[in-house]
Amino acid sequence: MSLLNWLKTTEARVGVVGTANSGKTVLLTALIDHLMHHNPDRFRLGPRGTAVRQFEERPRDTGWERFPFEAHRNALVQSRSWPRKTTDRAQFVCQFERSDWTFSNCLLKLYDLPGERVADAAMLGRTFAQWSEHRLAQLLSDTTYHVHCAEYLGAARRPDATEAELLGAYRLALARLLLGYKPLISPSAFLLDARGGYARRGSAEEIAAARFCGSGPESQFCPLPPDRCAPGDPLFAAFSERYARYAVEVVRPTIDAFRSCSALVVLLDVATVLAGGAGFYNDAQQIVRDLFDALRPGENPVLGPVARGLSKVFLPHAWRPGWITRAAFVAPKADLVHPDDRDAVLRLLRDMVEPRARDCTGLKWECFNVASVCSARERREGGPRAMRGFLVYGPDGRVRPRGDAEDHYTVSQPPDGWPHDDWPPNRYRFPEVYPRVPARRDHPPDHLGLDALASFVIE
Ligand SMILES: Nc1nc2c(ncn2[C@@H]2O[C@H](COP(=O)(O)OP(=O)(O)OP(=O)(O)O)[C@@H](O)[C@H]2O)c(=O)[nH]1
Ligand SMILES: [Mg+2]
Repeated sequence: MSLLNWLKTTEARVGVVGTANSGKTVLLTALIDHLMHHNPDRFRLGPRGTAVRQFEERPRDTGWERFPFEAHRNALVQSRSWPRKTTDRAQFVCQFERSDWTFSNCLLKLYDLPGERVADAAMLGRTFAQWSEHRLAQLLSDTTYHVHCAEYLGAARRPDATEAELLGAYRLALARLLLGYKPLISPSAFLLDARGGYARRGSAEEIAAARFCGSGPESQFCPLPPDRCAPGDPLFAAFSERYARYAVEVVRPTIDAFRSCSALVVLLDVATVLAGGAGFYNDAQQIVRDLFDALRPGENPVLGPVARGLSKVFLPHAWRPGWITRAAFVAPKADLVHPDDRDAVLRLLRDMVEPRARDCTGLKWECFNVASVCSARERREGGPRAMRGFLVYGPDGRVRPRGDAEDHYTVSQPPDGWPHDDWPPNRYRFPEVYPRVPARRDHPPDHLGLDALASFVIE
């Protein structure tokens, strides 16, 4: 890069976070596609008419795997299926000119991670004893957790419980949480290990026997009650050491890297939270709380916005201070919700995140409804909340191959506000569909609101 080019480059680092299956990888794939094949009429970046020119991929930072854009895009276009789930953190770096930026180019760094890892965010900045306390408080605060974790909580209460008993009971609890669709499964290596191995289907006992709560069989740990977190206790010493190693090897490289982003995109799948019931709502809120505690977004109180602006112009990229100044909260898969109800979903999202976002001094934040790949559509002639799309699940609840003709179906109407009382799983239904993507390689898929999100985070 020439000196002139280097001086006139503005860097935006955008990290996308959210639980597994929330739509991070699809969002990044669609975003890259729209920037690469930019059409201002279909993707409005910044002021009307802004064009993206000279798009090129740039080398990624050391230590990062490349975000496999082509593989994800090919999955969508060729096999008309969604991309595979992410098993490792990945980065995509690109540079382009924006016609509305007279004096600088944009160097955009995008970050993806496996959603399971967000459950480990609470480990950052906490000692083993603090994490144990935090985790036990979570397990005790919710009745569904009580039910799934009864044996483990019983073992934790017994002062003479052995390491094998505690670990066995905790693995069983994690397996039950997995089967109960609870997203707070930590250490997340139980679900997805460092080599990309994933917990397979089976009974809770089978899953518990096949997986480890830690990086491997000899590195397992589980939360200990306060009276067993005593210095000198051999089990406490062993778990503390394994926990510290896990935090350094697994959590820091994945979650901590997001701290240096300039903007964070937080996906909160409101439709899935509604479908999952009140327990799911509590978990989603806890995840945002843990993530924000770990990443501490907001303006740097010492340096502030002026210093940040100056550093962007005068410092080499590697020296520029990184901290999160923008957070975009996104309700993904907006196409699954009927168009009449998308404002209601946005209100639900805002209600969920506003208290936490408001606490972050200096943080600019906004809420967005986004469909990265618009795949379900309204069916005007079909009555209230009639939709069409290629449904993934048949009436028996099993995955079925993509059909040749679109299915006709209806979706639920979301409530005006989050219900105060418990609501059961499956009261609200927003069925999954196969992707609808144009076959032309240079024609990115239709989207909803992805450009407004991009305009907010690429500043
Ligand atoms: N209808 C619709 N479905 C979507 C959209 N984006 C994602 N999905 C659905 O959500 C699923 C998960 O999307 P991913 O992008 O792989 O989710 P992720 O957050 O990367 O998940 P992990 O890699 O497991 O962390 C897909 O398989 C689709 O079923 C969208 O824009 N519209
Ligand atoms: Mg992914």
